[in-house]
Amino acid sequence: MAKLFRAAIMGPPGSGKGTISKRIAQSFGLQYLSSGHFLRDGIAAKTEAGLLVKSYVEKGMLVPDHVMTRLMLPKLEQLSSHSWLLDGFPRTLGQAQALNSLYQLDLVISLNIPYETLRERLSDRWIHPPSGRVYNMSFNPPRVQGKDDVTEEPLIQHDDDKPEALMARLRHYKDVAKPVIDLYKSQGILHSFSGTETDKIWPYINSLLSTKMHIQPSHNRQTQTP
Ligand code: G5P
Ligand code: MG
Repeated sequence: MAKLFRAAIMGPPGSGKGTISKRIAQSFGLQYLSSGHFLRDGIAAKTEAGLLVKSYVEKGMLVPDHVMTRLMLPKLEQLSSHSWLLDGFPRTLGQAQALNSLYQLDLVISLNIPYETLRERLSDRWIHPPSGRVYNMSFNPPRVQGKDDVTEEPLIQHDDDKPEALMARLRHYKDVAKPVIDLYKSQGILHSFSGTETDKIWPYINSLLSTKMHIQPSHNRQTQTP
């Protein structure tokens, strides 16, 4: 069996983790697990975990580590025979240590995106809650204004993308991410990417993963040189 590949993507709210994760999952066949999607699914379905995390997510606050690890680590156990990519987890040093005690990551991608870019993107973001499809009114607008492309159901804005919650999310991110980034740097697995456009960052990530996974991506066979 081919060696399993385990990666995580980190970055502030709106940095493009979800957008890039979907491209990675599609191009490299990794299982993709987004902590934010997972929490929001639970909230929408009113599961016990969803009710527990609702107030944190809506205020843009981090869900406590012990709750987060109790929710995420069993999900990873279900994926133990797959290569995977985590989006949004681990977020804190406590979460990174809990993950580390079970799995050694092969690669961590960190996205550095200027604050002004993040603010613009998130205030313009709309989602289709049942599917998790994300639109941006300038970057990837829906075909019909305010409607999901597939179902034509209405799009909504997350409570945590509204201005007050957004500021809180951006402030928190920096403080808690620093020790996590330092940990992965010390393990020699951190790769940072800076820029204001996902489409410009993507070729570098695509190329890095092709090298690390020793395969050509299925969708973009011409490897880009930095
Ligand atoms: P999430 O869901 O992990 P955040 O806050 O980390 O949420 P978010 O909002 O999901 O991050 P993202 O995934 O980094 O952002 O970015 P994205 O969705 O791909 O892109 C953002 C927008 O920009 C989209 O509209 C996209 O189309 C657009 N876009 C992308 N690239 C470009 C570009 O180049 N140009 C333009 N113009 N637009 C672009 O977490 C949510 C909450 O869950 C809890 C917390 O409460 C958190 O606030 N939570 C956790 N709590 C504790 N521990 C954890 N591990 C937790 N994980 C989640
Ligand atoms: Mg996301």
